[in-house]
Amino acid sequence: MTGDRDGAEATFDIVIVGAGFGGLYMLHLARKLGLKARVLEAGDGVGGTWYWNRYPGARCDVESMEYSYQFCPELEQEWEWTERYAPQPEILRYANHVADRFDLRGDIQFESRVRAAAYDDETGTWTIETEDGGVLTSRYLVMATGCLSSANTPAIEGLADFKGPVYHTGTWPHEDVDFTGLRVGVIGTGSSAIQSIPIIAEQAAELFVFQRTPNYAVPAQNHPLDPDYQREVKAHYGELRARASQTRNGVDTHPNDVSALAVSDEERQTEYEARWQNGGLPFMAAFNDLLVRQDANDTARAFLCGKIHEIVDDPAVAELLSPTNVVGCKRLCVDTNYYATYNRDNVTLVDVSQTPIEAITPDGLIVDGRAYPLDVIVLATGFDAMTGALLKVAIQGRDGATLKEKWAAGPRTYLGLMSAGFPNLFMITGPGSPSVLTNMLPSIEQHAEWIAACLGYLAEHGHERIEPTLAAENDWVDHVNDLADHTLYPTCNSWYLGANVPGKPRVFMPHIGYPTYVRRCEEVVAKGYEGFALG
Ligand code: N01
Repeated sequence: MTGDRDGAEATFDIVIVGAGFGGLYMLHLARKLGLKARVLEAGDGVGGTWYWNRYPGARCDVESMEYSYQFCPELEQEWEWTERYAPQPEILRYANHVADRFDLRGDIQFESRVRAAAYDDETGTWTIETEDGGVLTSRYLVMATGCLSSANTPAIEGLADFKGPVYHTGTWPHEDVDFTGLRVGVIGTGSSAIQSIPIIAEQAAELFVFQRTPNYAVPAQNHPLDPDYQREVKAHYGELRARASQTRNGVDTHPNDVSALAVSDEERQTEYEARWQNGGLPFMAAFNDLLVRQDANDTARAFLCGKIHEIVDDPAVAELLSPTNVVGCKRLCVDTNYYATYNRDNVTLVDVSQTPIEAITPDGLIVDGRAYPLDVIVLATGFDAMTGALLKVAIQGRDGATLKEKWAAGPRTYLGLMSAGFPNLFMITGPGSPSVLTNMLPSIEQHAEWIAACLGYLAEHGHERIEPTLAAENDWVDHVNDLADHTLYPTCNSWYLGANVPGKPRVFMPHIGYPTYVRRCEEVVAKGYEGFALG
């Protein structure tokens, strides 16, 4: 007996999990196909990542003119961004605008976290259970659960006993958090920490940053968007989108197709300096071999560490902030005043690389026998990335096989879209697709459009089921691994590799090379869904 939580009829053609950018667009496309659709969303609003990550300073590291949908020219033209890099509240307003503009809310069930989903091979349907007792059935199930949506809380002894508030950047409260006059401890120095630390430092009486591994950051050089510039981009939007679609990460980075070692020291310095002054992620496109040759990467490292030493007054602190790993091996951070924040008298950097945080007490934190009294703890400790949100749902496919067991040694997908043994289950930006290495919006659109076209094809050709063949999936997994092995990506303990979560298998999860990936997806379709079994 099925029923949603209100007891209403709950049989759908398609159930979509998540009302972030992926889920919203998938719903829009499903409706266009005439499918009866329902989106299940854990939060009480749309926006996904941008709904949850409300920490101070949260903003996108892809420019706002690019971090937006491109499926609807009118939407593209009518929305006005205010800054070069949009702050979280503005991106959330944009997601809400999209939901309203396309009248999507009527098919979204909020505050409904999906607990389990099981496939019945006889009926060819999925049964989906929510935590509040709802049961829905559908032919197709799309997981639009996001890549960075399962917060990673470190297992530090005593965390639960801390008497003050503990905030995770990825599940930040909706109310304003005021740090004025407080002693604050931030654990972690990834993108979320690097964005929030300068703002927390301005409010807090004292800020202690507990750093295990330093990260590279390039200034955002953020500024209000000049209306003339915005008009100019909109007048030629297609050209910008087309340029971006041909880069390795789907961002208009102006890649310089030259080896870092093929130019003089002076030319190299000039290129790095120009990219530093311009700001943001395009720094990584300064030369074409930064992520494939250690000696090339060393030149970028020397430049960035030089900048850290220029900005930070205390040479010992600058040294502690200087990473030794490959630049870009972990996602490059994009900051505003991050390094300069360590020149403030109320900010202390605490190195926990050699002696991890020992314990948290009701009054603070202990490192190497020393107590740090704190009023508030901020966990900027990241996510169980790419697979976390998928595996939190108990997904059971054909013959009772579970996704968790199947992926015990690392995720296995074909094209990052589907996994063998789980018919009619699609993932938007799943592991094995370029996803987190790209501008997420175009990657999301490409996946949602691929899935919608596939559902149209199945209907047109009288098929009811699709799943990858094991052979195609195995080849794809090998291909994704081979690509990574030809780069420097596997050389550090990044979340791309699952290395940030204790016990998670060390497997490089995203596919490297956005344009080739898109072409491969198109080729698969042109060859009648090559590598898929249709039934
Ligand atoms: O998470 P992270 P994040 N003790 O995993 C440390 C996107 N994003 O939320 O490196 C001490 O990068 C951990 O240390 P280590 C973006 O793709 C985008 O910051 O594992 N420290 C690390 O320093 C980004 O890459 C934007 O040694 C501990 C930190 O916590 C991704 O999200 C903004 C620890 C976690 O860093 C994730 O970023 C924000 C422990 N027990 C995020 N456990 C923009 O668009 C963990 N750490 C700008």
